[in-house]
Amino acid sequence: MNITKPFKRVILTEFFLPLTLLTIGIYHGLMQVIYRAGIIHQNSFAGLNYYQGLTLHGVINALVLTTFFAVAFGHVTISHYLKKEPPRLAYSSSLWLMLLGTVMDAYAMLTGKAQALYTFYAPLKDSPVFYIGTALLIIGSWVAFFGWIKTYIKWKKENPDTKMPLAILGTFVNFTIWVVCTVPAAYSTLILLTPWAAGWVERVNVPLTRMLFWMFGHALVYFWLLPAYIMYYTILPKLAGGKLYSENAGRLAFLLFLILSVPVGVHHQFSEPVFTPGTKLFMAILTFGVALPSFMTAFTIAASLEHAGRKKGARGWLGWMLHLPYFRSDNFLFGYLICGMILFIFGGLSGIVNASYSLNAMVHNTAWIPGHFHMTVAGPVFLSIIGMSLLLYGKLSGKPIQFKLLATIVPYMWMLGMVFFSHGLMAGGLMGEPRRTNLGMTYTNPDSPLFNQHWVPTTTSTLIGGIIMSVAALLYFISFFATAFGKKTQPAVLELPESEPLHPEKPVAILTNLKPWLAVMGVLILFAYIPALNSVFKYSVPVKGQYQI
Ligand code: HAS
Ligand code: CU
Repeated sequence: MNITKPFKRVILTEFFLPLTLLTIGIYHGLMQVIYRAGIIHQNSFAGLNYYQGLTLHGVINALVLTTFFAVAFGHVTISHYLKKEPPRLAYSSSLWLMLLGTVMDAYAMLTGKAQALYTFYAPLKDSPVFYIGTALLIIGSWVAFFGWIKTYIKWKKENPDTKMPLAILGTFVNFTIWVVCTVPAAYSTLILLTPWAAGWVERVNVPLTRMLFWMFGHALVYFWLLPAYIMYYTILPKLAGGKLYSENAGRLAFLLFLILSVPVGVHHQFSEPVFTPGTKLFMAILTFGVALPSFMTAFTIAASLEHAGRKKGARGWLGWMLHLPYFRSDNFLFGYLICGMILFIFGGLSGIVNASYSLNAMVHNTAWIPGHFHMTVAGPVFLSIIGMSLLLYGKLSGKPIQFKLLATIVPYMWMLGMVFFSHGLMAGGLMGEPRRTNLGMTYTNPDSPLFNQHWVPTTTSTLIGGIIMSVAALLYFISFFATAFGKKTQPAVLELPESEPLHPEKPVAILTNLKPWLAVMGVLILFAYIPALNSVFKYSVPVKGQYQI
């Protein structure tokens, strides 16, 4: 489809800007593994301290990049499937709000006024500039969604008998979860944290800000994941040369995410004393529930890939795995999606360990946790974001993709690095290695009370993995920026590869009506959070808190 210039410019900016910032985010990831392995102790060349670096790493990679991408990919998905552009006022003001928020966040982090990490709850205190900036970034993304709703209503009037396409359902589910879960985050940042950080009130209720953060923070991980799932269902089978095994399974998976993503946040707070065992048990059970749509996705996509492999002559149980288009530079996106999925098998399973209440006591706040989440957010999420950004940047700008061979190697190299990286973190975590701690001091000083010789091999494995991943990222940047600064030689087009269903079937009625699912979502949130809030107010009092040093 042809698109107007302003819309094209907005989408291209939404890819280009966060990927440019990502160079800073990735650099601070590399510095993390170097600090942890004790190669150097303090201060990267820009003079930023450990926590400033880690805050930049988390906020740029996990909040800015992911939000911009979800919006840009949403614009593309909506216009591709509905053959309409969203309203200009919505997509332009959304970009401006997100830009302003990002500039405010970057200013606060680079000047050291925000170094309380990407989990911005009390008692660590950031500058109000950071809290307001983050709220603007979020509100900007809402505005884009409101524009899509308008576009959809118009489309529905013109196509009353056509069901909502699967990719649109995925996008709408994702942004509905996002709007619901960001309300507690906005309340926490604007009503509780900003007045406290500005000095207008002296005290803040720490468990309340933590609970509100995790109401947002867990749903946030699915806001990162669902664009990747949209690609797995609606694009990957096509890239593999096959068809989607079951569209209804995809619809059900998205709807299960809708009802279960928010009421599980307390699984990040199993060690928080204020909650009752009943609240913790309820949210632990719902957490096992929210793993189900991912298990369904694993089986549905594996069946789709098997179908593709068999079409190409694969035999036996697992022969299909050898008949997939792994290293084709004209189909490089396949590598990004499949490597993400392979990593997610381990990321998902480690998540189930975390969710198991008694095992959580073993791994909470250890290096195991970043081991888990790099195989999720830096696995399927990150790889699908960068792969899709490159593909779409090329198509939308009309510029041919440069260094395609490098771009094809990137996901495999990233996955190899992740094997060393996450293994090091998880094994270290099981031996008590803490997360979010500058271990650098320990290794060059074995007399230090922090020194633990068992962590030397694990932090070294993490270092090796981190270096391999950084080289992969460098190769990606070469390809992306060479493309972005290249010459336009083809007409600009907005299009997505589309998988056909293997068994063309009518969507089951209950899977096409969002209303009952929204009602169940509301009920589960109330069941989970009314008792949780009750405990917070019963067992905690506001305290003064502190600036991060
Ligand atoms: Fe998690 C902590 C539980 C999924 C991210 N998680 C985190 C944190 C982050 C994060 C960032 O219950 C740390 C937050 C912080 O800073 O403190 N997580 C889970 C569970 C799941 C889960 C049960 N997490 C994610 C996803 C994330 C993410 C997705 C980002 C995108 N997580 C937890 C818990 C904690 C936690 C506790 C708190 C820990 C603590 O104590 O602090 C589930 O949703 C996972 C289900 C996934 C699966 C895998 C399905 C596999 C698929 C691939 C199939 C592959 C194929 C390819 C078909 C069941 C779909 C085959 C082809 C071949 C060729 C082989
Ligand atoms: Cu979670």
